[in-house]
Amino acid sequence: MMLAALASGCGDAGAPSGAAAPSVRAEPVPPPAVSSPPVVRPVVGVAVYGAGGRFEVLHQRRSGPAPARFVFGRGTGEWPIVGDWNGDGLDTMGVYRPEQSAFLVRDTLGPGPEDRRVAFGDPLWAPEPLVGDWNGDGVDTFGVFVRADSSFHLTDARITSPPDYELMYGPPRSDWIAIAGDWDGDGRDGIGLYEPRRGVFHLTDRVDAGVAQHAFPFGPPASGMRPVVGDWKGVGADRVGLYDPATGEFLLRHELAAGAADETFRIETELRDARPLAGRWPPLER
Ligand SMILES: [Ca+2]
Ligand SMILES: [Ca+2]
Ligand SMILES: [Ca+2]
Repeated sequence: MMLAALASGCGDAGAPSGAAAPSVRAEPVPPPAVSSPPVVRPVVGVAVYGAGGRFEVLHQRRSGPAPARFVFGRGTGEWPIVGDWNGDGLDTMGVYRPEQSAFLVRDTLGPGPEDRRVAFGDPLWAPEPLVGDWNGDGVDTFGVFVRADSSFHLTDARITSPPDYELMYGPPRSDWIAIAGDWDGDGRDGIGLYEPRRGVFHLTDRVDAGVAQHAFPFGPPASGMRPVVGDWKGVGADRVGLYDPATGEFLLRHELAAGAADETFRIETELRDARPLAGRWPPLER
């Protein structure tokens, strides 16, 4: 079929205009010279989110105050989310509004209205938001974790739609915290759970079967720390970390294995009980 179509296409192209035929050569055409410099991706930075809908962003993973600060969302009763909503390779913020089960996202880093609002999941499930590139097309989309049955419901669509993946993973009605990341570096995000009381991460590379490919303890058990996910080494695969909301300290692990933190630093923030985030941030736009 393909050969026939190609032959037919060539014939159609050459037949009406004899002048066009000589330009068709059998030799492969060399690619045009590349003049633009290679794209340099920013390092993965971190951020915290807290009272009043305030984001504080560290572009570099170093101790100190966050120079980039802004408010997004209505300020109360929302969850912070982060993702590459437009596939430009850079991560920006959003919020999840539980009573509508709606994701409000913005493509630039800074204050302003949302660029898109997508309802996904049923508010009656008491869902918790999740973000990932489940199909590996470079665009992050949405998901929800339902604690009652420890089920994950994920979509590849950027508009309101039924789930593309649904799976049960982890114990029902637990206090475990759902996360997402590309643990094996194949371009597609898997899911995971952080078990606070034992300080154990349970991670799976697949969103079509609930089996943990990676399970390991990291950080002190029952510490009150919150999990955070990022490509700390810049190699195209995500790793985990912890954020201590009492001290502002980040502890990051470079391997999917038990061991001490490979990186520690502290964000100087006045936000109490803040939630951690990580991403490749663009510059702040006011
Ligand atoms: Ca983006
Ligand atoms: Ca995607
Ligand atoms: Ca993966």
